[in-house]
Amino acid sequence: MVDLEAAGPVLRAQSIELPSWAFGNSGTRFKVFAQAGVPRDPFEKVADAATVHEFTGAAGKVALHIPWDEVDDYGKLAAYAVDHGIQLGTINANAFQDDDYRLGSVANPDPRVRRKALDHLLQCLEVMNATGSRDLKLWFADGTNYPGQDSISARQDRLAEVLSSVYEQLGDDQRLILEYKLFEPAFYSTDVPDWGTALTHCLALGDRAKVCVDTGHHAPGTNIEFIVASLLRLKKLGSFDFNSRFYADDDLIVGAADPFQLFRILFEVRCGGGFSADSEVAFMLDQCHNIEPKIPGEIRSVMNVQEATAKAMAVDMDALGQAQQAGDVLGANGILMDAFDTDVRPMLAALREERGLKADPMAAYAASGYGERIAAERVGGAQAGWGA
Ligand code: PSV
Ligand code: MN
Ligand code: MN
Repeated sequence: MVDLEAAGPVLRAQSIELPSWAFGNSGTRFKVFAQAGVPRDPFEKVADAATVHEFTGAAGKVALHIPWDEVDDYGKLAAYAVDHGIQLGTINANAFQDDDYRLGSVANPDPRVRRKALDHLLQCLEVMNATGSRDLKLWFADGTNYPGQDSISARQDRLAEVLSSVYEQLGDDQRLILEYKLFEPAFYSTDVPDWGTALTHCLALGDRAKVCVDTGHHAPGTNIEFIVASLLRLKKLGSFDFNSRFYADDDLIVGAADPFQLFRILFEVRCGGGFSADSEVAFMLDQCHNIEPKIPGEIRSVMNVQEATAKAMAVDMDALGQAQQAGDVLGANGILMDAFDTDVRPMLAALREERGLKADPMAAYAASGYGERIAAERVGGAQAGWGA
């Protein structure tokens, strides 16, 4: 038995934050494939994000990456977003694209470089004050390539010191979100490689420091839903960077490689209260569309998260609880699988129509002519930053 009743309120309230960099040209270390019509500045990225929201009704925020999205007047960019029906969201710091960061940023052995990185993070806080953003998301490319290159523990001390200098400057309603990643670009040791390290730093910092789970940042076989359940239990899950991976940090469309994993993750979000009205978990995408068109790629991503959410909400919790309590292993597993195997698309289409949207956002976008219009109007689009 599946229960679709519970899904409606959660899906109506669901908001998935889009990354501004998903709309720019991107690629791999080998090649960036330029696409026609990509944004030439942050304003055009905001316009594209707003277009995804226009067709899905579920993508009301766009995250910025600084300095990729540097503008003279952030208040103006925030007002532009509001004029287009969305808001600016998370501010992502970037202390990884500067010659000074060869040996790391916040954990660099040179105090001058650490100061430079800290200044950048404090500048991001100023951006947040201008945009009204709640979250500062930090991912560091820090680590070492060779055993003996630097002291692992001294690097942790340096990292902790910079994080606490940033944390002290947060406004009352602002949060520091620390993102971990198994490896890359450092290959021997990474300074924030896993949720244990991120959690340890966040616990030391305080209540407004939380962990970001980027679904592409784990070793193959990692039980990501276990991490999600554990962080929610400790009230330390700050946000998701959703994407999907076949091998490593592929940044492909969320739910494309393993929709079952996405369902399992979102089921744990449900169990841990992450969909409740007072939950502060931010559901973000962190993706690049290297070979597929970007706006439809984001629309499809939002729909994939909606579908997995609907399935997670379709689990009959009473029946599941009874089966678990009775030790009915196959029964409990069957209840979960019934929900996963449910076709939730008709229900999502009905919910869209209920709010005046077209039932099929992909088809509606294709028919809108927006893609052709930006291809004709925008000449010389900018690179997302990745693959630069
Ligand atoms: C690092 O791989 C990462 O996931 C971080 O979130 C960065 O800010 C982002 O990618 C940039 O795409
Ligand atoms: Mn990420
Ligand atoms: Mn990543």
